[in-house]
Amino acid sequence: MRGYYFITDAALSVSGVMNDVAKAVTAGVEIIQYRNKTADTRTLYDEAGLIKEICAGTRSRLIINDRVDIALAVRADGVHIGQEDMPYGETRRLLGGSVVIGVTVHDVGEALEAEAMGADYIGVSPVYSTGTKQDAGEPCGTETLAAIRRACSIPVVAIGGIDLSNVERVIAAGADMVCAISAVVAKPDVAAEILKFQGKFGL
Ligand code: TZP
Ligand code: MG
Repeated sequence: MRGYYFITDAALSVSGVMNDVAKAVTAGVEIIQYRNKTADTRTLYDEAGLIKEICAGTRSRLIINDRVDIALAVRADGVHIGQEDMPYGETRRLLGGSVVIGVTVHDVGEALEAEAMGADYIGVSPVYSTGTKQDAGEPCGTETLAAIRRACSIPVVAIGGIDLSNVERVIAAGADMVCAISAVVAKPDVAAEILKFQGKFGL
């Protein structure tokens, strides 16, 4: 896992979620996370299925945020859970061993716990302050990110307030992947913005 990690955001998108996803897949991103905090279950199911079709036959893998049931229903490649979501053990039991499970962590203790449980990657959140997720909590900064990097050997995804002005510091702190939502989907040319982030990884 390396490079830019794409997350959908219908509220911030200027081109529409499906257009954004198509652009991200064309740009070659490894992970497409479908995140939608407001839609009803049928809409989640339908949209996740559409994204699964867009990803089919490409290198992009579909990860569903929060909803283990939607991930199961559309046979997604993975699910991303936070500290308030379905517990890791139940999520693994329901999805099986081959599905990717990412876990959001805020400090070294949570990161070590997620790794010990068997998480495939951790999402360190929020690195910087962000207006995109109101309840993201206090920024942990690149020092905590670096400490988590040193403590864990699974891939580390950094998220929260990341843009082209600070992404080099985030990569230097050890992030394998970075997610930047507003810095990408709120721009008219999503593919061009993604490629700028990929370039920071030498991709
Ligand atoms: N989880 C932690 S921070 C965040 C999420 C979904 C939002 C990140 O958005 P932005 O616009 O890249 O700060
Ligand atoms: Mg969650």
